[in-house]
Amino acid sequence: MVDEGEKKRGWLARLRGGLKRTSSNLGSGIGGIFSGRKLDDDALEELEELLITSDMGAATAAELTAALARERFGKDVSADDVQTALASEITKILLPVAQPLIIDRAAKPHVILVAGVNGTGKTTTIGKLAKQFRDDGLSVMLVAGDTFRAAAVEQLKIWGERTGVPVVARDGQGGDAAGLAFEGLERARAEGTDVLLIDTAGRLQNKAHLMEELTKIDRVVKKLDADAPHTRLLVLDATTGQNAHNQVEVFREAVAIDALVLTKLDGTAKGGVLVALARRFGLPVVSLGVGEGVDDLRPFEAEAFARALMALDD
Ligand SMILES: Nc1nc2c(ncn2[C@@H]2O[C@H](COP(=O)(O)OP(=O)(O)OP(=O)(O)O)[C@@H](O)[C@H]2O)c(=O)[nH]1
Ligand SMILES: [Mg+2]
Repeated sequence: MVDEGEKKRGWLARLRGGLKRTSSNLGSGIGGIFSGRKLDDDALEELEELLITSDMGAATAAELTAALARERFGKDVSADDVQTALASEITKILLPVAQPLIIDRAAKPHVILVAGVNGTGKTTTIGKLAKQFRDDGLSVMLVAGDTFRAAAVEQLKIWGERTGVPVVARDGQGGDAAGLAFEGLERARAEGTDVLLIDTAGRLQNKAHLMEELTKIDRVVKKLDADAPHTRLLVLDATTGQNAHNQVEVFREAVAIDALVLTKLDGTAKGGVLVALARRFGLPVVSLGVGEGVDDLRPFEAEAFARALMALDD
């Protein structure tokens, strides 16, 4: 039996490992700027530039350095002081968006529509979420709504087998995704399933028909349950950095995105994008992907993330 404390330390180590490329850039950069130096205008400017390189965005970088200047301007500061002060400011930005995905157990099913650009990690995230829900004792069903790509159904079925959950799918390509989602919801309702996760095709921003398909799925499930989808989840790939902003805007025009998942935080130097997204959109960030494995999806904890980003120990 792994106790909770051990599990938590395990996940923090993983998060820190995942964010290493971002945090070591920031950590060594801050170390370079603040060695035996007062917090003056030059130091603040260098710091602001450094923060921008982690994809935090110009506005966030300016806000963070301004906050630091308010408290420490003209004083001697160590790198550790700066990292600690920034981590605390970043925590303040992140706290309001660090919200777990709460399943409405009375909905039967709580419908989660999963959207996102091609390759961001939608299908993988669905597999990981299915595992978490099963571990929480919930029954789960998946809908292979990516009827575009031949291998997509197979990929979801593998996740279904791995996590022991049924997958509603049709053979062959080019089927009607909204029709399949409707069928999945009918079946989940009949079986009293707790959670229905709907996979969708990788949306291309310039393909209006793909956006229409997403809107159609969103509309069609309402015929059976006016509250569905209960959660419209947008999956973003952290390695795309600032592009993620554009994706949020485009998808929001198609459906009312309720929450975000940020994937591939392992091995990117652009982990700061999460701070920029939080500040700009204020959408809940329910989970973080820190690897390809089934257990590599973790709840988002503001302070742990901010400290890991700043290369600080817990
Ligand atoms: N390193 C890492 N890889 C990930 C993560 N999440 C997903 N991946 C990988 O990213 C690739 C694409 O993931 P998919 O789940 O197929 O992405 P998708 O959004 O469903 O892609 P399409 O169906 O083509 O739109 C796969 O190789 C995954 O293993 C993550 O958090 N970290
Ligand atoms: Mg997919």
